[in-house]
Amino acid sequence: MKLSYLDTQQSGPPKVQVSQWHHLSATATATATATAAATATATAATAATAATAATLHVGVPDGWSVSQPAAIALDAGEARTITVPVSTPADGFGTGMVTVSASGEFATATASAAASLSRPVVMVGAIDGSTAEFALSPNRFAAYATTFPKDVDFTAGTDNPATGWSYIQPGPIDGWGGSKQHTFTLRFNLDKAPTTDLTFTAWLLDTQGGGPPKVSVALNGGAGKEIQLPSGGADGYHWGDGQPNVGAGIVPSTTNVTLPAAQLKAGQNAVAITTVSGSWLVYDAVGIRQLP
Ligand SMILES: [Ca+2]
Repeated sequence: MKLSYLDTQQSGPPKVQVSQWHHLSATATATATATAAATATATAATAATAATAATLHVGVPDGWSVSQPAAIALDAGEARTITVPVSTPADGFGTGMVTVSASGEFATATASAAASLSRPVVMVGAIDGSTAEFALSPNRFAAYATTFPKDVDFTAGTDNPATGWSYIQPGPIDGWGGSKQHTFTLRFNLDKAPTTDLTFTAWLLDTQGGGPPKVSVALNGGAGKEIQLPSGGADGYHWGDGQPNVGAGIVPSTTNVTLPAAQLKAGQNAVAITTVSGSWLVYDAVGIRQLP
């Protein structure tokens, strides 16, 4: 394109903008889960008759993070799809909008897509980096054995986390817990048997550093799935009491266990979490979710 002119005003020449020279379009699809790495898919297409460069930008809701893709070169008429990793917050539920824009030399095109996050079925506590909503918080672990002599048996929607769910679950090497395995039972009701799998999730504030527990998670009395939890910072047992760290602070982690639809039923269901070896874990929140 060529713009011809005879003259311009001397002190204030006009600025002209030429648009829609290269026709870029963008389409976006996005899926996301609250705990797994998610991706956004961005597609840039051009109707230009010559090669052009395009910059893709992925916009995400507050609290999400995204690594923006590098600029891409498009041949005439080419469409290119780029997959972009997106991280969603651990407590992300519902739907978030992901916006993809493709910018060329003379045009920008934008498209948005809804990203579904998990649906909570049951939540006990809040994912807030605090144990304050749970019994014995923030540091009364030594009272566990007398407060919960039969361990935690909690019915969601009925029992109160402040008295019924201990912030800390001892492992068998913890003398203050009686040097034995401990089982926390989470009972929850379903209006009807689900047609899709659900997921048990433990948002852990921390675990013991040198000997984190291995846990077994069992649904409705079935065989347990064993999971070795990661080493924590080891300060979770007193986190929030205002005292200095004695370990390496906290190392939050999230553990998911699939609850097969075929083993779930209408009415009451129960997930049992047993520390089969190692030391303690500390809860930030625990729940049952339906993932997208
Ligand atoms: Ca919490």
